[in-house]
Amino acid sequence: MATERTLSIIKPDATKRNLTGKINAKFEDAGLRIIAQKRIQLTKAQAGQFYAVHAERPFYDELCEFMASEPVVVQVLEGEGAILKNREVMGATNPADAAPGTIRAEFAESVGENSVHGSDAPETAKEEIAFFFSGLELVG
Ligand code: DAT
Ligand code: MG
Repeated sequence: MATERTLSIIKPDATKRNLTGKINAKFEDAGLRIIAQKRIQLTKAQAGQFYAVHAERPFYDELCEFMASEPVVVQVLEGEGAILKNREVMGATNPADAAPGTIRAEFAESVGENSVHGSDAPETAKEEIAFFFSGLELVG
């Protein structure tokens, strides 16, 4: 398996509860390296652009409001099979279905406020990293 990069977001419910360090420890314990990281406040329009693929879903407006409600920490994780590995560390979208020990099982509040985002495939990882970071900010 090749070394990959994936885009991660620590979402408002988690930054609000001061969980950034605990979540980062989960990534590092799984062998994922945090090679870029910044704390930013998204506008609702920026959140909408990032989640444009979900624009037709009934929860889209609520999702964009939530993502703009508090600062988020955007980061690039690097490692062997990082995209899938991060999805495993995150756990299922709905915390009720997330495996024990995963970030969402331990920290998520609901299916909507589920603490972390992670890219789901190589093409989306590339697009999502470029959405937040310039090449100069990625120090592998
Ligand atoms: P994931 O974040 O696991 O990739 P997704 O891409 O299907 O999940 O959805 C993106 C986000 O949208 C998800 O993290 C939280 C929100 N969401 C998804 N399904 C939802 C639902 N049924 N109700 C409310 N929010 C939902
Ligand atoms: Mg997704």
